[in-house]
Amino acid sequence: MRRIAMTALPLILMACSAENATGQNAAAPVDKPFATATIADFDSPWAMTFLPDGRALVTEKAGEMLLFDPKNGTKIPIAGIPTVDSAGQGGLMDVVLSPGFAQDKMVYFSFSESRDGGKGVALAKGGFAQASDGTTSLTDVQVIFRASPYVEGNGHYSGRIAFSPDGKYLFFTNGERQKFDPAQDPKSTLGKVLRLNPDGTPAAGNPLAAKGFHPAIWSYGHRNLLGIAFDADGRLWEQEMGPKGGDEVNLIKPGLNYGYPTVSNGSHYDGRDIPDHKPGDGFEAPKVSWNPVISPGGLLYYSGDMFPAWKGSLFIGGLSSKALVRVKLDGENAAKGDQWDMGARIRDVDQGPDGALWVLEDGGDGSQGRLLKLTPKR
Ligand SMILES: [Ca+2]
Ligand SMILES: [Ca+2]
Repeated sequence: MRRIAMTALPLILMACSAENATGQNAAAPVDKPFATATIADFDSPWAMTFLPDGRALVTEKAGEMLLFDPKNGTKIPIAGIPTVDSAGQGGLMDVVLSPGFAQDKMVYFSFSESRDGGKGVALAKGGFAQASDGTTSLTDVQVIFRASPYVEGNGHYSGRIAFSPDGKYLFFTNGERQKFDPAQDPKSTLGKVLRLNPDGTPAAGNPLAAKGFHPAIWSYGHRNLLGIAFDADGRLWEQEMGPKGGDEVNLIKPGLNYGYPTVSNGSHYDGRDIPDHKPGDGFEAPKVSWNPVISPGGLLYYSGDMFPAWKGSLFIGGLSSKALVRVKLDGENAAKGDQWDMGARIRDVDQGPDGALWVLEDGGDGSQGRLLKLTPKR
C-alpha cells in the first residue's frame, strides 16, 4: 500500500503544476485586494437588486422573495410570488427594478414553472407595496412572457433580465434546456437572447423577425445564459455556461448566431468533439472563453467608484470554480483579469449604492448561501 501511495504522489504533483502552468484555472492562493464581510445567510439565493432606499430584494431558489435591510439584517417575505417549480436548476430566479421604479414601483422577476406540455422559464412583473405594519407584497402580478416551447427536464432555464440603458427594452435570456438543437431553431425562444417591450411583447424591429424567426429573438445559438449586463457605452455583454469546457463571455449584437451547438470551444460531456469557434465559420466567437470551466452563474458590469481600478470591468460569480472572476473590457474587446478563490460556489454579483461589491453564495455543495460585502482592503 505504501509503495502505491509513494508512486501516486509525484503524479498528483505533476497534475497540479500542469494545471497551474496553463494559467487558465488560476484560483491559486493570492492575497485578495478586498475585505470580505458576511452580511446575512440565505437559503440558496439566486439574485438580488437594491432598492433606491438601500434595502434589497433577494430571491431564493425554492420560491421566496425577501425584502432585506442590510442596516439591521431584517428579512421580510414578499407575498404574491407565483408557484415555482424548483426541481433541478429551476427556481425563483432573477429580479430587477423597472427603470421607472421611483414612480411605478414595478418589479420584474423570472421563475421556472410546470404547466401542461412541460416546464419553462417565465417572466413576470408586479407592483412593490409595503403596508404601514411592514407587510410587503408584489401586487397584480402578471406573467408577461413565457419561453417556448415548454419541454421536459429541469436544466438550463437561464432567465436573466436586463433593461436597456434607455429603459425602453427588456432583454431576457432563455436557455436551451439541455436540448441542444433549439438554440438554432428560428421558431423557438430557447437558446436565445430576447428583446421585449416592458409589457412582455416582442419589441418592434427585432433583427430576425422578417426572416421568419420568433419575433422576440435578438441573438441565437446560446446554451445556458446566466448573465447579461450593459456597459457604460450601451454594449450588451452576456456570459454562458459552455459544455465540457467552453464557458463564454460574448458581446451581443443583434441578429448574430453565437454557434451552439454547432460550434463551441468545449466538447460534449459524452466526449464527442464540437468544432471550436474559428474565424470565417459564420458564427460569432466569444470574446473570452474558459477551459477548464468556471461555470458562470451571474454577471455584473461594475460602474462604481469604491474600486476605481475595476470601474468598467465585468464580474462573474463562478459556481464549480468557487471563484469571483473579473473580466477586463476595452471597447469591444475583453480579456481575463483576476480569479479569486472564494471557497464556495458563487451565484451572483451585484453592486451596492456606495460601489461596494455584493456577492451571493449559491448555497449548494457545502456552502451556506451567504451574502458577502466586499470593500477595499485597508
Ligand atoms: Ca458560442
Ligand atoms: Ca470544441
